[in-house]
Amino acid sequence: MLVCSFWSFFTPTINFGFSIADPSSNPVGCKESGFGVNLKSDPKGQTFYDDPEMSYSIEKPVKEWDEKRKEWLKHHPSFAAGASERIILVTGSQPKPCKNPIGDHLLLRFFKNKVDYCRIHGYDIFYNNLLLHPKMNSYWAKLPVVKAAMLAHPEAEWIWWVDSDALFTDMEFKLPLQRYKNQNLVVHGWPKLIYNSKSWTSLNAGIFLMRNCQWSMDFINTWSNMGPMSKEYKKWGRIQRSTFKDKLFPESDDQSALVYLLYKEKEKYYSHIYLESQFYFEGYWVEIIGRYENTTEKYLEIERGMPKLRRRHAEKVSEQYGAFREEFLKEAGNGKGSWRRPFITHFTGCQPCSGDHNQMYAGESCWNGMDKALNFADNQVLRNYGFIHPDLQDSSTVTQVLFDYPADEGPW
Ligand SMILES: [Mn+2]
Repeated sequence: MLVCSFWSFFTPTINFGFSIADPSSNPVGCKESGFGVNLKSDPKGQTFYDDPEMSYSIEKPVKEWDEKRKEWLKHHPSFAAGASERIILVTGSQPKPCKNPIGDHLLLRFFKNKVDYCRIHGYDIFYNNLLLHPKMNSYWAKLPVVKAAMLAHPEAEWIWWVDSDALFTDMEFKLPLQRYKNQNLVVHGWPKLIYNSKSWTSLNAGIFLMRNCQWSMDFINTWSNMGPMSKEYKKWGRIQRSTFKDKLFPESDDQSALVYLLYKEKEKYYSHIYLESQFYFEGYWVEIIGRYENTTEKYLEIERGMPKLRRRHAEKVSEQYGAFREEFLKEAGNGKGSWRRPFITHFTGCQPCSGDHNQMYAGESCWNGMDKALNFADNQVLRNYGFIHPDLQDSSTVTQVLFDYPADEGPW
């Protein structure tokens, strides 16, 4: 509305010196606002939203979701196009201020990083800081949120949960969705660790991609029934501990619950869950943070030899430059041991908000590591705004990016 009214207000006097479009042909698309999708129309035809029995609560299962979602898309054809690739990133943190004095600042920067990533790739994002089920707290809090997000976003094929203590450290990399076409849930994990080592850390449940479908609705039910909302919560804690010898705390947790389902009901679940291990779907910060400098140097080296990667461009067309870069990254491999930018760095055990970090690490290494990772990621964003942090350990200083693109080497 605001854009539209400004446009009509300014149109008579605007003069770009060249013609971008005939204003009467509605150049900003006021009738169908929202970049190709229609944000202004909700046809009268009934959908699942009109069913008084439909509940967003995790306690009430949703049935026939695939049909219901399809029906909604039929009523909203502008969203149907591209629906199969549409992602909404969901994240969040606790309802109260952080106990750690720098916790809220860290959470803000972690969130900024996710907003940056989503803006660059055209994804929507939802931040939740409430317990949607009073008993489903800490690591269980995400399940009620993911369920509600599935219902709130029938236009999205995937819900991507990313923990508040994880950040994108390769702003260009995109999920290889094609690879997951036959699966409904994707997590970073290793079958050998589940079925041979029986370890509760054989996968990481802090970041997952879940298809918006009935299978996922059912899976969330089964999964959350091992959590604190269940009468059998205590029992599940005991079962998890006796199954996974490396689990040292007594309460049932979401990650052990997921490993348990894969371990115990392999036939039922294994074929639907993709255990991604070919890149850092999420990566343990301890094995990553020492590599950022070397990675930065490698990328600079490539750019020095390839001016088209240094060409200034609008942030909106960043994906094109990510695609250009891809051919120079092939030899790097991806994931552990690679000099490629790690996709997601996860500060497992650091507890940025509470400050109660795992005693295995000095708090300093957590806070310094986060600062470095956040600056490393921010440099990839800031650059399109003309600036860069010269020092990864100093988030408050920026310098300008110099223009050094040779005019005789382009365009392509
Ligand atoms: Mn985490």
